[in-house]
Amino acid sequence: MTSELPPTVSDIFDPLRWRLVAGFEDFADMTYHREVERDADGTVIRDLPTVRIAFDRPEVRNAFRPGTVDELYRALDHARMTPDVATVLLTGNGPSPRDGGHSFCSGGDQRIRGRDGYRYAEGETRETIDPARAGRLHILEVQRLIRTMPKVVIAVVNGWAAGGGHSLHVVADLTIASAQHGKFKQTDATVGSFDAGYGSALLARQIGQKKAREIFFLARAYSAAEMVEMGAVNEAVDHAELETVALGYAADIARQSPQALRMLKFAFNLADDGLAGQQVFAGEATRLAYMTDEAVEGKEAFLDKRAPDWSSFPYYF
Ligand code: S0N
Repeated sequence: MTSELPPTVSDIFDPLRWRLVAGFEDFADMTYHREVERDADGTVIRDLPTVRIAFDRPEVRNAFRPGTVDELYRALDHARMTPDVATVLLTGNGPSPRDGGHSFCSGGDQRIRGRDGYRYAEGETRETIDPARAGRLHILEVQRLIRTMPKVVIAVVNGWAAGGGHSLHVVADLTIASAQHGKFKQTDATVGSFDAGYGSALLARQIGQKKAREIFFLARAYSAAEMVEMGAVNEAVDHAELETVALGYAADIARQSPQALRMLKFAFNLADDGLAGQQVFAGEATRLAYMTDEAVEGKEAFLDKRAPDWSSFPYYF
């Protein structure tokens, strides 16, 4: 086990509590850490059930470009498939080395948005860009992954949550924000963009139609305390304590039954997500049903080429 500490990535990041996740150290726009317990010498004793996934472009208020979204998706999907991870903290690194500004995420990088709907990396042109990748609004795939992954995702809002960054906090299961630096602003309409899915409609389910429309139509900035008041944020905490409080939430989550957490998350989503929500919930129910003697009888009867014998399974409990 290593005693090497990961580089400090933000003003409130405690390197003693984290290690870099192997295989993801080469990220350009994101960082991905696993919570660990260390002994007095700093050697990692064991992994703990929380990961920290963070935007790492503080000089542009953690705006995302296509590569950022690719990395975010990869990290989230890895967390989804890691059996002993219960909670994902989604946050932003910083503050900005340029002006000290704090940011969670300011949404899509506006400098690379082409009129043709493509997103251009520096030096790319219409002729050189790969059209199979350039026009994808794949932040929406990230939103769906956050929504459907069987883990609790907490938005840890350390600074600006704007535009598509605001939508990410909306789709997260819980939001904790810095009382001093957590600021919320839905700028989509200001830049001719609109998250007409979870970012707006789910927000309206969370805080009511009038407030959600106000947030989108007026594009005003709100403090963490105002968002708590609206029911859009769980708690506003002292900036220095933000990640400690988030890890406290994660520790409480880790004390609950994994199966119960999954079923509850999918149940909370079900009505709002329509048939897609029903599918996710039902998939988990089917997995549980496969563990019953009754389902085993169905499978074994098929393999034995005989009629299933349901006589010992009641139609009513
Ligand atoms: C966040 C804001 C309010 C912070 O203001 P502040 O503190 O005054 O900082 P600034 O001086 O404005 O910013 C500091 C530097 O960072 C750059 N910058 C900030 N945000 C971005 C950004 N999003 N893209 C590129 N650069 C950014 C500034 O330019 C500045 O750099 P310099 O000093 O060099 O000028 C404020 O910054 C702000 O309002 N930012 C823009 C927020 C915004 O409008 N975001 C885009 C909104 N739209 C989306 O996010 C699209 C949503 C989305 O992704 C989506 C959704 C549904 C369907 C598809 C999509 C999709 O497009 O993929």
